Amino acid sequence: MSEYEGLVTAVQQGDFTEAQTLVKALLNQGKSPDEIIREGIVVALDIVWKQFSAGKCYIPEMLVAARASQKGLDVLSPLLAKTGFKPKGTVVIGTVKGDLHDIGKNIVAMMLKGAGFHVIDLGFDVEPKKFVKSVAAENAQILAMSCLLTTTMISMEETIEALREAGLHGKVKVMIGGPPTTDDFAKEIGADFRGKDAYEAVEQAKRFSTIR
Ligand code: B12
Repeated sequence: MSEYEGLVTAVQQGDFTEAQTLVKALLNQGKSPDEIIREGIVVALDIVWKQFSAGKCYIPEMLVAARASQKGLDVLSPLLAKTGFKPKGTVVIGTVKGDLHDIGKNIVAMMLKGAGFHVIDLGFDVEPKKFVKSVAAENAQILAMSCLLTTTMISMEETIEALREAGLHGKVKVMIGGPPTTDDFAKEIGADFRGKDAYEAVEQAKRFSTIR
């Protein structure tokens, strides 16, 4: 039996108290926050989706699983964010307009904090103008956008267009991510980078922070 089975089950069942207890227990066993996310939380969400696709569960069950995963992430957040270093730079992050999926974005934000970046998280369903306003106000080095729906990918392009109009395109590095995005799409809309997971996001953010 996998050490992560209990956590996977708790998240699947939406039992957030148990999810938090098990995350703490795994940490006490010496597991790293990254591994707990990868082997526990992400695996559980994947199973819930497969059950949903097979008609074995419905949107409310997905929502409670998402909430339980968020509660588990809340335990890990301070650990990922723990850093004694001066911020490596400022990152503005959010899920694009029309899109309410924020679990992956939250993981990317936490990992960036853990890597020593100052992170301004605008949440989900973020309008292009709000991204631009925050990039300007915070003098951010990086703008990170997430999307999970093919129908909301267009908002990434609109946000880059809004950056151009504000004279900020080229001044802030733009990274995008989320399953429907591709390298070709990133190139097409004028983004500087597309990452497939939070690890790539952090590695690229570090590279960007040495460029500027
Ligand atoms: C949980 C979930 C929901 C929850 C979201 C809760 C929340 N707070 O986020 C709820 C129930 C609300 C939901 C709603 C819907 N959902 Co939904 N959902 C999912 C599900 C099961 C999991 C997504 C997730 O959190 N994955 C786990 C995280 C950790 O992964 P991730 O987001 O991909 O993030 C990682 C990487 O992509 C990357 N990354 C992410 N962002 C960024 C950003 C940068 C800069 C970088 C570098 C990297 C990066 O790093 C992350 C961590 O490693 C997926 C199916 C799946 N298995 O993916 C469907 C899925 C995304 N949903 C889908 C759909 C269709 C919907 C609905 C339209 C359903 C409906 N009919 O109402 C609505 C849309 C609501 C809206 N307007 O947004 C589809 C999208 C299809 C498409 N291609 O357009 C999916 C793919 C399911 C499917 N196969 O059809 N959903």
